[in-house]
Amino acid sequence: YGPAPEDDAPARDWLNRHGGTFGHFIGGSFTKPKGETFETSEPATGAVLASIAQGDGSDVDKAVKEARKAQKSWAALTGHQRARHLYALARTIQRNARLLAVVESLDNGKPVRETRDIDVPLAARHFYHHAGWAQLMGSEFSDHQPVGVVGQVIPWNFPLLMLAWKIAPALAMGNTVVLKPAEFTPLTALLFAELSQVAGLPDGVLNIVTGDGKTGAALVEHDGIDKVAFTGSTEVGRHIRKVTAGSGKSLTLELGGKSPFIVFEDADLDAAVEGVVDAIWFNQGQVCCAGSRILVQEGVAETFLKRLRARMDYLRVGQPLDKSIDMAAIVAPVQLERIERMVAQGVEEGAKLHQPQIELPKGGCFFPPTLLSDVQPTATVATEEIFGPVVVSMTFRTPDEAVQLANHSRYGLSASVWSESINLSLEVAAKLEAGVVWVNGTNMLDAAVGFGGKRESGFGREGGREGCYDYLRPKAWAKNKPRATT
Ligand code: TXE
Repeated sequence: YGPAPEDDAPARDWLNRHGGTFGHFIGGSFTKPKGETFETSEPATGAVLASIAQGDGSDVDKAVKEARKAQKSWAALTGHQRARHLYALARTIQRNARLLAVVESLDNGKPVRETRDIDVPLAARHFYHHAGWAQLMGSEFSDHQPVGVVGQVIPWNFPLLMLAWKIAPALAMGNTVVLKPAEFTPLTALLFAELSQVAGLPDGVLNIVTGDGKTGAALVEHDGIDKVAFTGSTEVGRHIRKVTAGSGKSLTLELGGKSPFIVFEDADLDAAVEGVVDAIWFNQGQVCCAGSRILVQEGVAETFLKRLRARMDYLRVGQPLDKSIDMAAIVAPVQLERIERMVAQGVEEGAKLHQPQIELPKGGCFFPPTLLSDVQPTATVATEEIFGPVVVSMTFRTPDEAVQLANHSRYGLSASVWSESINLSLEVAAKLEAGVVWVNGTNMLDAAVGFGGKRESGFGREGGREGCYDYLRPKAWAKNKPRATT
């Protein structure tokens, strides 16, 4: 029953065309892989997909030099000219949507339904959207200048989409880029680099250096970088902030979260249950703004959690290319172990565990949808990011208590409020310590809306007008009238 799995032959062909080995993409072409390499594999099966170059300081140096060389002429283009390049990138993503979606699903383990319907279309949308801003360079941003060469480090949870979030505004505003994808998921960045050549992007405007945290560190610390944009763990973000302090580099950080999902007693409970599905089981919960902390009002807590458990029993966990599943694989064994460890700790600390009795696929990194209820606000699972398909729940009595519990976190990325009363929703939303608040919804992301956090979730915005300003530097101009000459 159900649709046939997505065809992976075009993706395998693409890997084979590269002989299963990839160098860095520097100055418009792939380097010959030499020196140290690492393997990227399918989290759903453990099978190796490709061998990838481990970038060192000299690779980063070459990439930064190429980016510097290209930056002057890229910035000298008019905004309209740069917009044409961004439109071309967007259209090239759309033309290769299926290939990108399958490569992403294989490398990351996420369901192809999500890569096809969310990751890839949103990535294209980011380029379209920022092409619009590029055209306003001479008016909206006339008292600003590009930052210069930008070093970008991205995580593995949305490899192509995070690349688009980072690259589109940077290029639109006249910067050139050296980007390092995450070591678990380098493939769509390399495929995108290849496609950027097809789209006619000038050499050196985009450079991709692959590798692990050491490569990321070499990029972040390189003297030739004018700005660092990082998305990843709070720990690495904190470290990057320290090492760039005093360097004159601009910095934006998009880090972890433990976002509250607040259900008031007048909420449409069925809609809120569907909201939880989207908040925590989308992308196996590996989402920085995942609604991972349910706060439900006491009077409806029992009914709500009962309906949620019943809904969980219908979630399907399967292979990424199976179009009829809701959840697929966790990105890597190390992340799976972390999730298992944290859930065990939650139970030890007194939480009630619910996992549907479903059979998980064998041989890969799979974890079932999980609810930990009756959790204490101070428990580790209530305060630390799990970054997996695990939601915790607590109860509250009054709106004030809901706000207090919601804000009891070192993070401040997003929040979701569920109520049929718009007054109550907005009143509560205003008091939440979060960079983004959704009412009767969750994960409502769009290129036009600035995204970013506060507290230990980082600073800076991505998307919309505010996101563009993070890739510009203001410049004030003042002049005297020339002295009259006789
Ligand atoms: O993240 P890292 P990891 C959280 C989530 C997850 C945990 C660990 O809780 O369970 O972090 O994931 C590069 N200088 N998030 O270990 O290490 C690294 O190569 C420069 C939330 O994978 O932060 C990768 O490209 N770069 C998050 C990127 O940083 C360095 C998404 C992220 O890896 C570096 C990912 C260094 N010293 C994890 N060390 C979110 N906000 O969405 C590593 N990197």
